[in-house]
Amino acid sequence: MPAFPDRFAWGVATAAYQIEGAAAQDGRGPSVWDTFVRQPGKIRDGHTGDVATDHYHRWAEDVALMKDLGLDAYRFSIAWPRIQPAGNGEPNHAGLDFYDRLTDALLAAGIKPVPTLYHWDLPQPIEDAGGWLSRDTAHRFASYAQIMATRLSDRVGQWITLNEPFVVTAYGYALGIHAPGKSLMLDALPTVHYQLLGHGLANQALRAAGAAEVMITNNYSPAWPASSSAADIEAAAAYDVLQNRIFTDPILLGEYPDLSAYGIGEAGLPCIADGDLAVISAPVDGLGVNYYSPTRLAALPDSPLPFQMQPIPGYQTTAFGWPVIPAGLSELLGLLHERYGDRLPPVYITENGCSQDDKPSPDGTVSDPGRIEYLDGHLRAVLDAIAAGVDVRGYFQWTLVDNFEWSEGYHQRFGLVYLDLETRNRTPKASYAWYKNLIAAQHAGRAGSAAV
Ligand code: IFM
Repeated sequence: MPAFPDRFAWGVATAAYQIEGAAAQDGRGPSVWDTFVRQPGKIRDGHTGDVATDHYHRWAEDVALMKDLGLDAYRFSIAWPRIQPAGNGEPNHAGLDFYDRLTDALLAAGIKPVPTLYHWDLPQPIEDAGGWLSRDTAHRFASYAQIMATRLSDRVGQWITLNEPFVVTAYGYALGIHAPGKSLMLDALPTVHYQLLGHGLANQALRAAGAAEVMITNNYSPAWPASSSAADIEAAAAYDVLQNRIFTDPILLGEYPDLSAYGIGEAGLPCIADGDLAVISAPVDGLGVNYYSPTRLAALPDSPLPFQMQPIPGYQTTAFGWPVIPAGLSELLGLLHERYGDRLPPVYITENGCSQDDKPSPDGTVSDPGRIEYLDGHLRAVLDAIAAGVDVRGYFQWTLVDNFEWSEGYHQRFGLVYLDLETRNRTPKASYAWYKNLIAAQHAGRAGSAAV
């Protein structure tokens, strides 16, 4: 692998509900996911995150794995319901203490902690009060952000507000396949604005409490028309607005993209109040980019969502059935660079990885050549984008240990480390050794390193 820039951060990413378990321990309150997983038929085989990877108890083991990998940085999320079980008010000290211990252990291991404040586990009492359909949730989110930065900003510099707000709106509120399971279709659009407002208010609160850098993480996917017909090109453009622009234009450009494909006129979403866009568009220090694959779109006339997704033929697929297209990542980074120009802050790939049907062989080792090929290809795509002038500063592989993959339960294994679902024991896969060697070689090649 050719050399990445000297200060490039090598990391892995996780999320609280997917790894922590201990769902009812030390004062943690229920989140929308605790509620959702108990609804029959929502999660494959009725799996839950009650135990997950048991990271809440095994965090020291996980930090040791990360230290052994030689990581520069670790992106994890903080469980809001551990901090404010009722969704507001005084923090739960046991919750704060957990992230305090984790932060100290990471720093002692030479790993920079990069917390995400919200990776989908909304406290259930907030959902009961309207969730992301309510403006008040944005303000509650800012209060929670302030609590966290007050506690950790002496040791944590880089903060991420939201993870993939597109998924919350689309899967959680429009289609009902994620928590809180609402199927509101276009009536879910206020959740776009209130999440963005939550980001903006949290940006202010984090900085006021001492945070040095604030970012947001979005998931992006190049929108490929299924054909060269005008209708399919229009369908792809409509999808592009929803996945790639609606959560980015307001932050980087201070305005919403054209939403006419969704019946929204020039006056914009009725829930936008004076001054909101100024809050939302306050500067950020980085943009988190999650990439898994492009999306192929065909027109779908007479439907509130004017597109239908189609499989992309001609590529290998992951266990999830997602096509493996590394060039889509360089295309995406180029698109962001072109679209936002000087307003694009430094970019961090905050998630990228693949699920594979990994199984231990009789000798106990886990061979996952498909994952190695996937990561190798996507890292080379990042290098292509850097060579083309995109300022990419880090890469967080998704994910350290196989974990709870939302509606798929434990069926999709994305980890560098195999999780035994009976014992919760961890076995590093071949990709773990590959990533470790890659990081060591990149570190050794840095200007001023002993090996040069
Ligand atoms: O596991 C998820 C993660 O929580 C958000 N981004 C995509 C990953 C893989 O589906």
